[in-house]
Amino acid sequence: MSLLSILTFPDPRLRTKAQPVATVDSAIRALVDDMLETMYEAPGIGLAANQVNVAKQVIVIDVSEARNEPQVFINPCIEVSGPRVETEEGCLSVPGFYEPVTRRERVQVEALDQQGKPFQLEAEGLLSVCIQHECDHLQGRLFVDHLSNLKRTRIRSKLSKQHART
Ligand code: GNR
Ligand code: NI
Repeated sequence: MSLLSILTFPDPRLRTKAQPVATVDSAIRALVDDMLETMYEAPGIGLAANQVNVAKQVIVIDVSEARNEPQVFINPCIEVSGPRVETEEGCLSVPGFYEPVTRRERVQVEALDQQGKPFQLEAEGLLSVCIQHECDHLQGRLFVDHLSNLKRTRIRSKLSKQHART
């Protein structure tokens, strides 16, 4: 297992669309293990492969209090439903910024697990928000894209300056 480095907005590589995984083989399982280790260490409640510069449709999530319920979604397909709800979101690729984002309350997911086995899941609450946030990443979208141009520009300029100093 190894820690992966997380790309930071406005890195253009975060805009790369992830491609479907053809076969869930040992290399993909190793990627999942590294992503879980990286997510727990960060710490975060989710991580998408494009955040660690791998353009594959792989997501890991753990929204449990005890941080011991990892969930893996490979090639996820989602359908959103229900009313719009606003949640304060953050992102490991947008460190230090938390802003309200409006999304749909429920999500139905079809995906493959770490063994390559198909499964379905219905979620609401934080898990639903996190799944929608991670599926945005796989499309090259970030939570800042849901904010006003003014807010996004301010965040971009602050993070660019920070990056220039490190
Ligand atoms: O750790 C994270 N917290 C979070 C809080 C509210 C809504 C979404 C998230 S996901 C984020 C980790 C991350 O950046 N995943 O892509
Ligand atoms: Ni994120």
